[in-house]
Amino acid sequence: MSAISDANERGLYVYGAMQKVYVFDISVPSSGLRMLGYYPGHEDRVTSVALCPNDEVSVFSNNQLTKTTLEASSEEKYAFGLSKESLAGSLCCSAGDDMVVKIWEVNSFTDVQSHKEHKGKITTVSWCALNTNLIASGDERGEILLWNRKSNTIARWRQEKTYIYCTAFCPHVPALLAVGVRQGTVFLVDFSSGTGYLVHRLRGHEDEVMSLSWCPIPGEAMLKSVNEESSCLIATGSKDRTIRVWSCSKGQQVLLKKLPVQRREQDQGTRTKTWVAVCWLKHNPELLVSSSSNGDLLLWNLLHGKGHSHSTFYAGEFKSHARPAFNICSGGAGGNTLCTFSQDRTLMLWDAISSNAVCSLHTLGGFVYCLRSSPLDPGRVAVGVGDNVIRVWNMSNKMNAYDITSFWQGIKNKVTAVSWHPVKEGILAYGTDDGRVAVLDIFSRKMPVTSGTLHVRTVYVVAWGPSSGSAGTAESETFSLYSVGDCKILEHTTASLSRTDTKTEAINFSDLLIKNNIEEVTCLKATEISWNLNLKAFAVGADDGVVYVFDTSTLKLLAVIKIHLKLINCVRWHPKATSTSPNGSPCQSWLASGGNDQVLHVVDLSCVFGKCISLEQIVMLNSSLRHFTGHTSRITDICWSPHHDGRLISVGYDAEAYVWDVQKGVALCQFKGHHGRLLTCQFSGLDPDLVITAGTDSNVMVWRVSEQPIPNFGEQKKK
Ligand code: M7G
Repeated sequence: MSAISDANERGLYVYGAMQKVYVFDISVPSSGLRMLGYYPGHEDRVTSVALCPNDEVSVFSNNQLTKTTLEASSEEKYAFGLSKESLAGSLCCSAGDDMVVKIWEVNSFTDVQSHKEHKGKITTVSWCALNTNLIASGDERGEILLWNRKSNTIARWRQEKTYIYCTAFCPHVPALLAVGVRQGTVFLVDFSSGTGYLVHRLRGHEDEVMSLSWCPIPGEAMLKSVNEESSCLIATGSKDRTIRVWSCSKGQQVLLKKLPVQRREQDQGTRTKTWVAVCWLKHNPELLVSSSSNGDLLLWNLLHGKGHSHSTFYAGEFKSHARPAFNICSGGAGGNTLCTFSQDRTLMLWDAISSNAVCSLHTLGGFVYCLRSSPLDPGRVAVGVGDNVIRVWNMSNKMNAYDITSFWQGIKNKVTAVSWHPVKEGILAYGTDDGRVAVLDIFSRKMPVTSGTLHVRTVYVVAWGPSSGSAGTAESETFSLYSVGDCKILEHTTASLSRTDTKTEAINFSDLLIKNNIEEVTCLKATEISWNLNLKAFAVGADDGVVYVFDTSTLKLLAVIKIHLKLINCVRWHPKATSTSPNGSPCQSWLASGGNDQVLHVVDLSCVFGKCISLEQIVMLNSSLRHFTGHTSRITDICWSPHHDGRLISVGYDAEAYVWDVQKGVALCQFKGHHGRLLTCQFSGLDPDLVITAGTDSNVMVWRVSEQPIPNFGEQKKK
């Protein structure tokens, strides 16, 4: 959508995502995009947003900024850019498939005004800078509605019944609106009399007009020898891969630029269809920025005639967009920060004067099902997402807080489980919602290797564990890949994961466990598997709430934990050692579990491993060392801290995350920042105070335990 994002000179940046509009502070570009929150007021997909253009500019000067930073108390959340107070009165307009045009306050996310006069889905909105009472919106049926907010009246205009792609108010001529449509025409419509009057029909583009940008200075002298003072120039970008500049006085094209054919397209002998966004630069009207088919941002000098008249913005450390930028908007002080939003789902900020990237932010197009830090490089976190892409976030990079690499090749479904290989660096296993299990090498450009055996439905768990040594596993193999789905555990061996040998089936490991313990385990509907850290034992969770502990080398049952009442979603072993107890943690034989019964249990298995009983005897546990009843819906993931003994985080469908001190039996904090079910959590491997959580709101959030409130459950339950 051509109007899916917008920025203003105050330093606000907004974009629509599903039914919400996210608001960011970009007033200090070097500190990145800082999320201020989101507006949840639409009932269907948001397609277009516009910030009030003449929002009183109150960006801090450098001196003031330093002063505020120094004085900032820990409670002052807005210390590094826009203050919450300074945002009072800032307005944003948004519209979408629910056919409602809404105006709301950015500071409080409260509704101010709205209208519901469209008869088709809204595709674009524009706010008039010369008269902020005027808002234009266009829809799929070709209708433009001009809303006068003061008189609360609507004027309608339609030329053709065609999809409207983009609109833009002229910053120099009152109530002059440019309208770009599917067939390639641009209409100039004068609304100054209150109703729409067609001034010019700009013909030339052969395909959809996707973007419009008015020249920041009035007049046409820059490109035309005869200056029409009362007129101005407009640039348009189209799917026909051309950028055109038009004189509004004559309604004629004065300049044509063709997008270069990228090398990749040349190699493939194809011309990919592209999206051409344009943005005229405020600090130098000779310059225009456009997107390109390979994701680069191109800088065009309009005064250079034919030939080589463009250069490329420099992304450096931040990696350029991998796909074309859909939107380019200018904002921040002087309009000198460019914000681009690309098909690759990344947002980037650029300095318009130096043509360098300033920061980038990845956005996610689906639920976040799983997050796991690499055991060999704890700063590297794999994120499995419902948009069929795995992100690997290198959180150790001090130069770029969002150093993220996306892996999408060969992944055709939602990524529901990930697991790093315990000893081979960069080897990541994943499972998908269509039952597929595969292994990816993040340091090679090779396609993932997929197992020949599938689950019928979602893969909930993938885990590397010692090979069972049964038929099919080679002698030399130490680790196999295990996956859990459809209540069974599969063991994938090197042979079943081979590209060439697709006939070798994975081993049904849950059946193997039943066979080895025929007397004790009659039925095993497995939902989870997890090895302890010296790999001597593993726990299997089941759909009836039972947790079984087996010996790795003999596959014999060691213990049965019958405490939970419903399906087990997660079982986690306490680390052998933590940063506080490097020579061995006092909690090392603890096992935590959570599931659909909402209660978090921690059991002490030292009686199993401490050889206080004969190994022949199976330990039966019917009560836990500690249980916590904070969650009000199913628990989906838990994680022990690698830094502190007995510190645990849990997340659940109630959208809450809790950090627990299991030794003391108390909650240390509660995090309420997410909106929607939580599915996964991790302690940062780098900073003991940092926690990462994610779920169905498609946000990965990193937060500090020390900055969250302690929950008030009344009396903490201790056993
Ligand atoms: P679902 O299958 O998408 O939906 O599971 P439903 O159970 O509500 O029908 C939702 C979430 O519950 C998953 O993301 C998991 O966190 C958890 N979950 C559900 N099942 C059936 C399992 C399971 O068999 N094993 C594990 N480990 N988690 C599960």
